[in-house]
Amino acid sequence: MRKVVFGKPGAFFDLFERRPGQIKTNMHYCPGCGHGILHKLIAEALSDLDMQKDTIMVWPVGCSVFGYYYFDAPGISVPHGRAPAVATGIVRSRPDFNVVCYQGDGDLAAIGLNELIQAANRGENITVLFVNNATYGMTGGQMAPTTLPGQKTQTSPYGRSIENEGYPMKICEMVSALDSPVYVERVALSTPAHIRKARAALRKAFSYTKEKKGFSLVEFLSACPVNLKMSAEESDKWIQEKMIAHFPLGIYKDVGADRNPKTPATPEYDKAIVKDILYPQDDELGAGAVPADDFIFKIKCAGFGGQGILSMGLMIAEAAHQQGFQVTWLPSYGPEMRGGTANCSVVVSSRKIPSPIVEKADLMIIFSQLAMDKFKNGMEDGGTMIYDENNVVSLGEKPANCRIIGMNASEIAKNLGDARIANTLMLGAMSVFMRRISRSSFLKAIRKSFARKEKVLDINLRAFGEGEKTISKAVAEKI
Ligand SMILES: Cc1ncc(C[n+]2csc(CCOP(=O)(O)OP(=O)(O)O)c2C)c(N)n1
Ligand code: SF4
Repeated sequence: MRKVVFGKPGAFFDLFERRPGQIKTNMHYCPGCGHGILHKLIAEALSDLDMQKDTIMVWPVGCSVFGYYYFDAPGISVPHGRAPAVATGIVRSRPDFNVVCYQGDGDLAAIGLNELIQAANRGENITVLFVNNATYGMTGGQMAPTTLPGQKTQTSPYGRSIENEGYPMKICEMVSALDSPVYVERVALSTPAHIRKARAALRKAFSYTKEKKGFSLVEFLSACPVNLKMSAEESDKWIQEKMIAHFPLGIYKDVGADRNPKTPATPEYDKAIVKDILYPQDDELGAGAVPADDFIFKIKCAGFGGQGILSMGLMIAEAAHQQGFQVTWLPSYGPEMRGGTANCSVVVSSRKIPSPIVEKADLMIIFSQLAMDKFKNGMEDGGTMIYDENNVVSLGEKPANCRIIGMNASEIAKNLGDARIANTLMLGAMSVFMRRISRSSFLKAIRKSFARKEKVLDINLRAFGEGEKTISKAVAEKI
């Protein structure tokens, strides 16, 4: 008799509060996507094996990058392909934790292949869950190392050619050929019977990790209906009929019974050394052309892809650099293919900058409702926020500690002749609050940014001036 389980496993949040926007109950995956099924299997296993509190999920780039929206378990997001490398650092410094990497085929078999093979060969005590959907899902369906011969993708419109691109890469076969790994299995998520096997494989890998037996890999053949341009049902059939023929299912290696648990070395951790690296002493700081006072100014620009958010941040950074300041620019763009968010953090300082991350902004530029909801509580006391009234419908509960100014930036930009210049307009507006950077430095930054786009330089220079004027008027009216 099988037990039927209703409801969410305990390792999922009751409500997905971390998900931006209004939807807090559904996952962001497309209908029929294998990621959702696998997430549920993981959450159940974490709960049932009592691993929820001491398992660190490592999420690299790919459609599953937002795994942390769903799991009420420790986790870390890492750069593309770097999961096994980061997992190695974690497991060596905190061997008391279980570490699980969750990787797509682009992530694991292309950009991150070396990390995977090296970690497997070292026999790190981690589980790697490998989601093979034969394509790069998040970026819109490019060819992956696991794309099937003849399979059409965005970058193989005539079908993958074996002569040109070689055969699909067989990761389980490669990893199981190494001596160190303890357990390697390939399963599928295409039928209930396969899902049951996948569930068992995942639990076996988790148990080995918990018992400190070494490196485990489970590959899941998984559907990406959107990029296969098929329905959910057709995609599962495609896995059954086509994918399994290239990627035979089964256990490739299982030597868990013969392995003793690893005894990890005790890590050394010296707080003083870490502090020295993060916060260098004054005599190590070069102040450049700027007097070495304690000036540090943090800016956040946020909206969605296509609004010029990142280039606006670059222009601020360039202007500050022109002025002789130290500067960092940290972009962050929504990785999912369906409607991406974009934001960047810029730190301007007269001293070396310990971290490019802006948790509390002195100045914030907001270009979308999603960005407003997400970042409005990240203002420094006494800071200034300027937002585009044409794209933000509601401020919601206003943060009390800062000045908030609305500006119909998109509309003014349109009236000036091009909606795309709203970012330079905002740049002009924000420049009014950055008096340590001169107007001419900003203008130089704009000229540099449009050096290869002479045609639109003029209109951008005008937009900058218009932004300055509009905000000065708005501020004067408020006072
Ligand atoms: C260093 C770097 N290179 C490229 C990208 C663009 N990128 C984002 S996701 C992705 C592919 C993800 O595909 P896969 O790992 O198969 O995961 P899926 O989305 O299919 O789940 C790429 C190339 C990036 N974000 N970072
Ligand atoms: S694009 Fe593909 S892998 Fe990404 S969520 Fe949609 S179906 Fe899943």
